[in-house]
Amino acid sequence: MPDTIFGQIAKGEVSADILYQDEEVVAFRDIGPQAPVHVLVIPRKPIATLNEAQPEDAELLGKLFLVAARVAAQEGIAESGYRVVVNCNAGAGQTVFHLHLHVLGGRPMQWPPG
Ligand code: DGP
Repeated sequence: MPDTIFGQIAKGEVSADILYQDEEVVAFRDIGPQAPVHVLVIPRKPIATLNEAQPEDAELLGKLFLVAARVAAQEGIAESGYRVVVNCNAGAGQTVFHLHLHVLGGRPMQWPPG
């Protein structure tokens, strides 16, 4: 899979406002925030969409959610509430084909999402 902008951020080739990183996961602020807190959590492994995730990625997928919760706490939105969103493919609004969790909070969220 060719490198996306997120792959380049994960490798440190493109700068981002990074809030958390370890050997498997990177979390950074979205460039076009849709809420007062809008953080993206990505695996360093270049999985294009959730459809491409494999059974051997199960632990990594779980870790993405744990990092999302950690970042939410760090950003002070854990108790007020936040939303975690994965857009899968173009019809759902995915524009960057490197799996990512959106962590959104700091304002009331509507349901259902658009
Ligand atoms: P999605 O539509 O689910 O594929 O979300 C992609 C998000 O990525 C979108 O909210 C904007 C954000 N984004 C795109 N390019 C960059 C970038 O270069 N840096 C950062 N920090 N965010 C980006």
